[in-house]
Amino acid sequence: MIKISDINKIREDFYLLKNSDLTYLDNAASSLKPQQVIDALNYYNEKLGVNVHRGVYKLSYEATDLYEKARQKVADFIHCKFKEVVFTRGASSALNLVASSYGMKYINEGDEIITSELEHHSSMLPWQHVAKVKKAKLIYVPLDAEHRITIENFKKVLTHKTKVVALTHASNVMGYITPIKEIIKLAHEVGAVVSVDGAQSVPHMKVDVKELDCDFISFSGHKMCGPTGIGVLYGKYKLLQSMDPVEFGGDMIDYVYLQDVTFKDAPYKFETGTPIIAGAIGIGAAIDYLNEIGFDFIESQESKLRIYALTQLKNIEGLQLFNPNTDTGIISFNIEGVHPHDVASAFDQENVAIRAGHHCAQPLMNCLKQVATVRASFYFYNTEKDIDNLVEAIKKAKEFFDLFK
Ligand code: 7TS
Repeated sequence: MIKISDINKIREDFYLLKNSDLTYLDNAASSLKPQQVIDALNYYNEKLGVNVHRGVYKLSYEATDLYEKARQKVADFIHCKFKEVVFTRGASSALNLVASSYGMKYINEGDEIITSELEHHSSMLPWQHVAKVKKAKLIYVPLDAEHRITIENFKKVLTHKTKVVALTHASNVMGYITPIKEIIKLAHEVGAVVSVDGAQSVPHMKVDVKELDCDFISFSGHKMCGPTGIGVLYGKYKLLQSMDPVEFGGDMIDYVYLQDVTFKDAPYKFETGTPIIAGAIGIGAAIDYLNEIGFDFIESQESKLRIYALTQLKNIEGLQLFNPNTDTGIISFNIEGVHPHDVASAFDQENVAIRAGHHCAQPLMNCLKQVATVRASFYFYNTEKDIDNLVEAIKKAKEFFDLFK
């Protein structure tokens, strides 16, 4: 198990942390990738490079073995069965797959779908589309004064017409953790299924899908030390089996007739064409890496940084902090009178990388009465020095923009 004192050793695994003075605080957008993941990708691309499931030669057997072993690693990581892991292009594709397959098949006119204004567009828009096409109702959980999803408010919108609940597990703007386990229990009592957006939770905390009892959860490789272009949809096997594929073609069929077709069982019926072989091997290597670091370390490091950062940011005059009670390493703020994009450019001069914008959460920006925010987001390889650099960059930006007021 890695100790907090090993942080410098961890930073050696990341090229940019080892070789530059970058302060990287845009981890909610994408994490950096450790050498171990790059080595795994290189191994596949250089030493194998071939297709899976179809070649009758040693290289193809090895590629198939690595691809399917990666699926088992994901299954062990979130505590589900091998056949419940569908590889997708990312969290967005996974969230869309639930809506376009489960939603289009099982949602009918007058049904209710519950979501929230805290959602990333990729969690909300697929259901907005289903609701429009199927003449169903899209219902929003009222957020509380802090803009959180609460059980009390969820109960206000849950009815016997609710068929699907699509909610984020951790907000990419406010850093709040949704009380999702209790929500899932309540949703199941009325027979609704729950699609959880795990893009910001799975990389940062131990997520056990069996313990949560969620029906679906979606996440991306690139936010958890893996490569871009790979994500995961976990679905309960019975549900996956009951759903139709949305893409058709190679590798997903049992037998093709001229007017009909039979499909493979899940997960393969959802993985049309040459699968994302390098990506899957990469997410497998990322999981090995995260397991080695351990969630005890990840959670304690992020919590330490959160407390350290909030203590300082709360004391900066003219800084609007939108989530002083964030549960994770995501902090959203603005400098009064300065556009967030100008703040981001000023930070860039100091080599501090953060994100400014609406964070693909425009409804939430309306709730916050902002067009955009500045967002700093941490991962386990960040240090107090990174926070000091952020605070210094804020102070410098304020001084600079004050000249123009
Ligand atoms: N859901 C949440 C909560 C997210 O934060 C993101 C990406 C997605 C879904 C979509 O993931 P993707 O990998 O398919 O793009 N969020 C962000 C962000 O906050 N800044 O850049 C991407």
